[in-house]
Amino acid sequence: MSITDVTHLHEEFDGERLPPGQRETSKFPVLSKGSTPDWNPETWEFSVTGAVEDELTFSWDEFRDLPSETQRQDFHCVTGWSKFDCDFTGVTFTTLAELAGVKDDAVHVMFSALDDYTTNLPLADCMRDEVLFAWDFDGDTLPREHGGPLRVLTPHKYAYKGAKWVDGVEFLTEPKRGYWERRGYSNTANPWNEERYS
Ligand SMILES: Nc1nc2c(c(=O)[nH]1)N[C@H]1C(S)=C(S)[C@@H](COP(=O)(O)O)O[C@H]1N2
Ligand SMILES: [Mo]
Repeated sequence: MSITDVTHLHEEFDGERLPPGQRETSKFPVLSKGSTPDWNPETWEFSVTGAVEDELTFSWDEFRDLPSETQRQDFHCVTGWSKFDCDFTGVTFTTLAELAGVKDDAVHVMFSALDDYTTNLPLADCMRDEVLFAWDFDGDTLPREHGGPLRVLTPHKYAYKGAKWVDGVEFLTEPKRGYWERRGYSNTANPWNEERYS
């Protein structure tokens, strides 16, 4: 199986592989605002809504049939740890965006999740090949506590920009803030500028 290595993306941000103020860990700590939500593969539904030509819904089987790829990514948590060389398999944001057809007035995106978490990004920060909706981690099913069945990865941002248990993406015509962005974490979250708090 081919793996696309995107662990060099720090070069685009004029930074070292390990962003400032981070320490590398081989562990994979769990950070959730609450407990791990239940999900039912029979009733799980993923929706693409808002400023798109076609709003879409996918069952779990339908989502898994979308074209997928495996990427080697680094993971940067705002609390100070980074984990290198994580292999995630899933569907790219741009694949979904193309299927739905993003309208010209869309400028922003809100992700929603089964635990009522939300997080936001400008559209341009989502339309990047490494923004991934992933269901596998290092060759196995993504563990439930790490966001299984499906989570978002944003290796160019601190990891709170990647919603675990994601079940919806909404295209917006103006910016809006998500769960942590309303509670003091940085709206922009660039690890190489240490944009941790707002
Ligand atoms: N749905 C959801 N996604 C979430 C969170 C959460 O509480 N709920 N926590 C965020 C935070 S603050 C971080 S650092 C990462 C942690 O991912 P991990 O638990 O796999 O390390 O998930 C992010 N995505
Ligand atoms: Mo976090």
